[in-house]
Amino acid sequence: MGKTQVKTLLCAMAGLALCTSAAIADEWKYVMEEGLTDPQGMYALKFKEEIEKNSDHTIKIYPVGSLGESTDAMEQVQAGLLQFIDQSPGYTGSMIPEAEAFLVPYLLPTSPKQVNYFFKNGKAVNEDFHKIYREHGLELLSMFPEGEQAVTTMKEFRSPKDLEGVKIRTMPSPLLLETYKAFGASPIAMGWSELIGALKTNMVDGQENPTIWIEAYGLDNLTKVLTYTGHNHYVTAVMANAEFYDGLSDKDKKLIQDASTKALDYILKEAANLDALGIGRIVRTNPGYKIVTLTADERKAFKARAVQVEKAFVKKAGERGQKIIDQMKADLATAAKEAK
Ligand code: 6CS
Repeated sequence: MGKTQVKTLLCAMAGLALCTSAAIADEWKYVMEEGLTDPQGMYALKFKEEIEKNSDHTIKIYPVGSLGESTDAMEQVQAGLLQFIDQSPGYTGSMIPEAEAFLVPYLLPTSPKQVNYFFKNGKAVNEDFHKIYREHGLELLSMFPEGEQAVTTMKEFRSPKDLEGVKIRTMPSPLLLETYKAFGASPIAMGWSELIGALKTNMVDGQENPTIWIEAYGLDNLTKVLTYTGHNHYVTAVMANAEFYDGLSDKDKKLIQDASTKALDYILKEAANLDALGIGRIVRTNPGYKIVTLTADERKAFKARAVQVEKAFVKKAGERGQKIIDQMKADLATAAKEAK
């Protein structure tokens, strides 16, 4: 029996006087991979605001670094020590292979409007992934983009050939390693906490992340060129421990679902501006930094290599992987029609 169910039972046994909402107010713990001013923090603060405005429950947020690496935090959520987590597929992918669908290059379009429509309305995100995450003890609440992935390197590149021998750091995801191998580079997977040191000591020559994050953590100061290859958006997911969630009253489940919807709508609206905000700050604070956008022609060579990454994804995630990719493509076709 969950903590909340025990409290409700005790409350009922002790009589109505103790059964005020204040008597069963809980503090829920929420861990994430980013700071309070980053996209995950913006979502988390909105979620907290909604929960605290509409109930006596409180949310304690644990930002990046406070509880170890993202994978450590996930263990604590699955063990029921924490109730909520924001973890990106780049970290979840080694546990849930299907989540790596979000890392297949050139699957998501570059248009933020279409991407937002896909996350808000798509069946894959809102139904299929919900079931898949459930199998791992997680109630999926929201998925959202944090901006287009940009690649920062020491030297300019225009083709997979230019990336030969270039050591690119990726999040600890098997499919991201496949991606950068296919793109011609020599990828090295590591957690966030190691990246800055690895760039400073030339253990790696580059990395990928959304522009807002590159600027916020000074990754532009550790590299020479930022390149938009158009190959993906940085995607993240917010979830709750499923056992905790199932033990809640219908009222509290609705509270969480409503807060998630509000936080998602808020972050999707903000997300459309994040790239412009990030690049604007880089241009102002680091005027010598080179910004490259690969042309449609230059992208062709990377797109051609993305085909083998999608195949590698399906090989690993099997029939279900194929089904989820097909559904994502169908959802994206609808998004292209509906979100012009
Ligand atoms: O590169 C990473 O590992 C980090 N990137 C972002 C945008 N968020 C958190 C994650 O740890």
